[in-house]
Amino acid sequence: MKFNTAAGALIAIANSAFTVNGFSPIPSRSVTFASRSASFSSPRPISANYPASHRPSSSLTMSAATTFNVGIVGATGAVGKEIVGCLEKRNFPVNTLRIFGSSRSAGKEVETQFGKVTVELFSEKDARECDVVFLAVDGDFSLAHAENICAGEDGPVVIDNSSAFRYKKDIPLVVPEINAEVTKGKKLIANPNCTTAIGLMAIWPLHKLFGLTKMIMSTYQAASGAGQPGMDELVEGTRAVLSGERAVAENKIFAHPLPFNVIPHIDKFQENGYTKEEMKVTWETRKICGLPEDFPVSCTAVRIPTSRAHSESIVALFDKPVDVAAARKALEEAPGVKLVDDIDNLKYPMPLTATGQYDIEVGRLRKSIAFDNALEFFVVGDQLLRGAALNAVIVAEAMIENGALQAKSLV
Ligand code: 2RA
Repeated sequence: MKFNTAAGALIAIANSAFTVNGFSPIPSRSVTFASRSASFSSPRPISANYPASHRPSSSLTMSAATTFNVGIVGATGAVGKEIVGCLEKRNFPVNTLRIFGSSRSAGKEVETQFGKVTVELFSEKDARECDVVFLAVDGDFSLAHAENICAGEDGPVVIDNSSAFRYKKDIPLVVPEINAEVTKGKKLIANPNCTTAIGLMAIWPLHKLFGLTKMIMSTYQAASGAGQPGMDELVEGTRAVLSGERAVAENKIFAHPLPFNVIPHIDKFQENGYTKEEMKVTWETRKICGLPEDFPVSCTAVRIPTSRAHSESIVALFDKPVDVAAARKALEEAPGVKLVDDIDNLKYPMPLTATGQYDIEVGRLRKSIAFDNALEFFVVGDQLLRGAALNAVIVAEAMIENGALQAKSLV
């Protein structure tokens, strides 16, 4: 979410009242929903190795009575809306849900399973009253506010969806099924880029089995990577071409018209000829998987005219000889992964089947004929869920489980 200049001025005024210890009671416009805590009793830990088909909606072991004051900044954007949906569907133990926004959205009402929530004008002081704050805003906003929100012993946990903190040494970058333990004792957590999070869900179980030595990825990324405006540009442009209104669609969000096209360019070009989106896969894979700083990962990122699930073709080279049957078993058992690999029945991962699903799909698994000790496969994951909102909510669940996220009322 980008605040415009007028909103920025209002935020500055609101923030002038910010003090580190300035907690005040939750205002009456917040919705209290303590009774939901009773439904929250799933006994499975996040690290449990359970089959996808039998996964509980939430994996927490905490006391059924513990509920949390949750804040979302940017809840009216594509990722923010999905965060609300994930909190609802996973029965996250919400005591109060507060939604913060710019002056454009402040005062609007959002219907949620936790009741009707009135969007509040963002201030750091108000956000600090929460136990956990999800930031679904742009990197500049996160850079300006995230550390102030979570500062001090009494600051909430902040889970940031932007790239602002992903590459800072002391800030955990987390895919919870891989490295949830690094959140222990931390207040500010970075959520990875969607492309990395989706790919690593499949890579990690194979890495544990065979020891990854190199990865080459080519992506087919949906319009949703550019948020709601990206999805709108795809739909509107397609409509304009199909109706005969235009020969070629207009483009404002993407570098070129997306309908009936593919664009091998996502984010800014870097000096080495890769784009930032491609380098994110390299940097983030190394950090999340605990691999050396020069670990070889190469990506080509391409935008395609699909709506919201990202697809990735991955060539993974390993230390040990690969065994396809063992790889299939590891993928089948991996939490958050669904093996969709039945070529006789034309079943393989696709955006149409992965959209709206919590699990990423993996298929077309085969031993590489081009490289020794290598597997090639295709991965598809919902960019807004595993690639953003769902990952963030599972991070929060993992932090409840390891004690990094606590309800202030109980501390
Ligand atoms: C994209 N990965 O698809 C980016 C969004 N974070 O544009």
